[in-house]
Amino acid sequence: MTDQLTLFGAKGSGAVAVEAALTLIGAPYRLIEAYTWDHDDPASGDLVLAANPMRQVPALVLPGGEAITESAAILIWLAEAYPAARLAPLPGDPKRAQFLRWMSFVSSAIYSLYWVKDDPARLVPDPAGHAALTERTLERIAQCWGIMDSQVTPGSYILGDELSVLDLYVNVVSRFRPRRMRFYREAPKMAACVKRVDQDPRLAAFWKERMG
Ligand SMILES: N[C@@H](CCC(=O)N[C@@H](CS)C(=O)NCC(=O)O)C(=O)O
Repeated sequence: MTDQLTLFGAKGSGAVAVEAALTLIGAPYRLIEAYTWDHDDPASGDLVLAANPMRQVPALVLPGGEAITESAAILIWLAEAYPAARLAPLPGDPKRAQFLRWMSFVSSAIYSLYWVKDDPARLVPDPAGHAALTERTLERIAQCWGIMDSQVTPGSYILGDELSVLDLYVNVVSRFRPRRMRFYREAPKMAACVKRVDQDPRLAAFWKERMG
């Protein structure tokens, strides 16, 4: 047990959205890199099993030892636990419903598909089917970004004029395949928001270091 937060994460992963939130909050945390998708280094990925039997990052361990998994839950929890950082519309705020809607959407409709995309053999044993499965999964991801874009009314940020953990989440997941150029085509309204967050002076060096 430690007296600070411990994050199981990995460079280039969805856990970077959690790191970005912790950076904006200014909360100290210990980072344990667990490259869950690296088949050449299974020991690294296995580290996260201490906190998440799904063997996925992110997983956040609180000072008392309680583990929180699931990126959306962690981001929402952090925004509530550190309200002074103003990283989410809190209960009672008129923007709260759409905030929860899109946090869940990115997690369930989009991020969850990478379990298939990253290893098509998990669902289709025959390698002959892998290319088509990958292609259709990427198309579905692109379609979901387009649907989300058609439903949001951004200001400077996705929910309006205040940056929220939703912006951090979309910023990171939109870097995954089919990658940003496709995202910009499918989601022109959110494109401006993610670019603004890319250039946020509090995060620009961080993105370079953690997302490459
Ligand atoms: N539902 C999880 C998904 C997390 C996830 O897919 N993480 C990836 C890294 S970006 C991972 O650890 N993949 C390894 C695997 O699924 O086996 C969440 O939202 O946190």
